[in-house]
Amino acid sequence: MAKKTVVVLGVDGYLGWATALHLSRAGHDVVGIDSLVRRRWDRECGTQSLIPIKSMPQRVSLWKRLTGRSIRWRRMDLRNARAVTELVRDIKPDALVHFAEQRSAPFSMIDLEHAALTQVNNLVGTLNLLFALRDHAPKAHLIKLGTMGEYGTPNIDIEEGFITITHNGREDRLPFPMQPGSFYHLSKLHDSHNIQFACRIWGLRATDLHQGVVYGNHTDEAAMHPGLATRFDYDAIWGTVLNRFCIQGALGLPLTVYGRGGQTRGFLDIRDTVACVRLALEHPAAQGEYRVFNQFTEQFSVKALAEKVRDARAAHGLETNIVHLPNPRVEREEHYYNAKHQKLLDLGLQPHYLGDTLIESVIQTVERHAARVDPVELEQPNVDWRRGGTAGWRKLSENAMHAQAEPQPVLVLSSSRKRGRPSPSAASPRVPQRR
Ligand code: NAD
Ligand code: USQ
Repeated sequence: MAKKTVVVLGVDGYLGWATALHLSRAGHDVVGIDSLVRRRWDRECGTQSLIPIKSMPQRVSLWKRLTGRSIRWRRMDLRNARAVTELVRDIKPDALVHFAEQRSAPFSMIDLEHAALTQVNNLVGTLNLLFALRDHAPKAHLIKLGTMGEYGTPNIDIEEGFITITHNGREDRLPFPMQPGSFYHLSKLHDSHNIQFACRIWGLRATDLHQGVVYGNHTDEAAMHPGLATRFDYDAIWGTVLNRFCIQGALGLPLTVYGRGGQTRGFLDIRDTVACVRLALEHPAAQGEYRVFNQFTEQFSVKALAEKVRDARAAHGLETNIVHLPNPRVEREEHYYNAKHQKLLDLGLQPHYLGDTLIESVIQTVERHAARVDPVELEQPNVDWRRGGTAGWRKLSENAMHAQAEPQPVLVLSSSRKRGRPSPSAASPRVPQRR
């Protein structure tokens, strides 16, 4: 496979960093871009990665030392149109992998400010890229991380992006009807429309990866050295469901199923995320083509996932409680779900299916870093789809608004225990109660 120059946008994030390493190791020339805003959102939310992560300069120099390969790191905000234009004009990449968005559904549902921040950040960044590509690299392949949540949970099979419809005797292939479930998921759909439109009118080429929920933190490259670890979120804002259940299980805390737990989603191992992006990169869309790949490998209900974690622990004689909390989200809790995901398999994806070993390995990782866990984050959700952030959150939001000239996301203190993050030595008494 010919070496490509690839820009990875969002390189400091959970998936961006793991993907940059994977593409670099595969021999591609990687340029990594990030504004580091996620580190700021973490500080403002009082959250942190379970696994400590190094700074970008430290990570890329460690990668160079271990492998001899360079990742060219540049700090940049995608909302800055001029910087994006210069980047595309100077690098003239073969492809761009775009992870650089606000990606938490709860964060986007806190209040107007967070909904607007999410949509402005995500839509403006993507628009800046599209115009820069039109003007300076129209042949570059845009690989955009979308989400399975753009489809919602329709009572029919979900196709990969398009559906052929016959209506009043006429037939057409049309975008699949979409019903996203949060202002974040809506931002991804708006992006999809903008990208599809740009491909149609300017002849750009793009792959929209409608990705499911990702779990795990192990990739071959990130595992080469602790200093190459990618972030791992577990809190109520940024943590995704299976990662949360593994951490709750590891700490002997109840697994928090929201509502009845029949909510069904597509899931994939982070090793398959990096493999899928590479497949899309090495098999690009045609000029003018906008294509959608549904990027997940298995579908599970939330309840079934909780039971898997419970069973993995039971194999070691450990008891795990599953609690059904009132659902803070507005979503179907029992529904039909059958989403196609054939196109990446056709390109050669060899999935890593969810098994006890994965759950075990995540639980072991958690145990190593248990002192960094704030158990409050694992107990209750702190954003409600109907009412927004909790009362404590709103109060702090007002304080933050007064304190800062520009509206910013706010500190989240869901209880007094969050005020001072416990130092490792002052971890919660419940933390030691693990396997
Ligand atoms: P993340 O928050 O760990 O990483 C996102 C990175 O993008 C952060 O480092 C952040 O600083 C950067 N960023 C955000 N806005 C930026 C801007 N305006 N300019 C420059 N950098 C910016 O998120 P992640 O979990 O790695 O997700 C990456 C992408 O994959 C997102 O677009 C998300 O929607 C999509 N996705 C994630 C999952 C999942 O389960 N994590 C599932 C489906 C889709
Ligand atoms: N859930 C629980 N208990 C929890 C946390 C979540 O039952 O403690 C439930 C939620 O109610 C939801 C499901 O688990 O029904 C998934 O929630 P999630 O937080 O794991 O995932 P979601 O909010 O959908 O977002 C994540 C990523 C996002 C990505 C999306 C893929 O944060 O960036 O786009 O997964 S998808 O779900 O396919 O749209």
